[in-house]
Amino acid sequence: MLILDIIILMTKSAVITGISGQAGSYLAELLLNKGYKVYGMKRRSSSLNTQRIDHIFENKNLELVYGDLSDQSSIDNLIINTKPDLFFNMAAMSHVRVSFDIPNYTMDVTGTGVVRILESLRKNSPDTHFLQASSSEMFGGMNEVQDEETKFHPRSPYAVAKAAAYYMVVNYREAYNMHVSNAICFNYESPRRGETFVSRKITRAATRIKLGLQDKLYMGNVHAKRDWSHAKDTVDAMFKIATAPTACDYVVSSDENYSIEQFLDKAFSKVGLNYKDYLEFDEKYLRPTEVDNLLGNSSKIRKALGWAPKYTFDALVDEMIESDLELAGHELLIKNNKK
Ligand code: F7E
Repeated sequence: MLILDIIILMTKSAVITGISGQAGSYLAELLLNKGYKVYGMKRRSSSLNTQRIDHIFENKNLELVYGDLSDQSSIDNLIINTKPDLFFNMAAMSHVRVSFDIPNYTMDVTGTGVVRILESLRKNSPDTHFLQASSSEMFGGMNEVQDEETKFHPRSPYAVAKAAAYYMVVNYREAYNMHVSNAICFNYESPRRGETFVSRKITRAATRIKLGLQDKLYMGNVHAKRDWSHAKDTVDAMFKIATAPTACDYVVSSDENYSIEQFLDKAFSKVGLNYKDYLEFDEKYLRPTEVDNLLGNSSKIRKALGWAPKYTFDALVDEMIESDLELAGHELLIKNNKK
């Protein structure tokens, strides 16, 4: 056998669905750095949607494959062709507010999509370790602090779909003894966060207002509290869970929470502004049922797998503001050049 063949045989492989999303892109970097061959499943779109992975596009260990969680055959083909060591499901219709407008689609992709993966793994690659990106939205914010024992009370079609997927993972673990786990992730943010999520909407607005590109910021309920982490810390936890000797479900959180108003205050102060001078209420951003308070207790994963977040809340907001200031600077340059 040639040395090259041996190296190929020894190279571990991983599939990431939703690789072009915020967390998928950080996870791809992490796995490539660890020497994995990474297969990323991405949806076909007429507009470019790979900006978050452009910088690793040339890596010979990265392969992008078209597929969709609503399409069983694309999932089957990917699993049959790759038989991966690890499979991370990072794909979903992930916007809570939008899930009220498209509940059937949300249930199909975010919920049933996971059943499609699990069934395919069971039939075609039962030894693959599977990690489901579950969500703190499943708790519904009913308790002061949430951990693995907290009862779910999903308050959106998105959360209901995530809860269905969560229980499906537990069932496949118990029924078929597969290595399948849930990472119950509280909000994770970064400069790569989509601009319609509240953290990025705020850091984009603060920096654009600072440079005179925007006048006001229209928002919904700013009193809700969230437990925010950096997406890099969250994907680090996901890798630890997927590669642990035993499959299990873990809460992944910073164990601190702040209201949206506190996020606004922190972000705007970093650019020397007072958010109260720019904030306007718009009811279109309200949800029919809101999740008022999310605060995780991640002591289980800290103790069992030695995970701990590296970023503080302050460092997270700092990084987002710095990156968005640069982006707003480019925007300003283009605007001035057009004059
Ligand atoms: O809202 C309030 C909104 O959309 C956070 C997803 O990644 O994390 C995320 O879900 C809070 C809510 O994230 C606006 O009402 C006020 O209370 O950034 P968000 P989310 O709903 O917490 C969980 C863990 C996931 O799993 C999800 O996939 O902010 N809020 N005004 C607003 N939110 C938005 N988006 N826009 C506003 O103008």
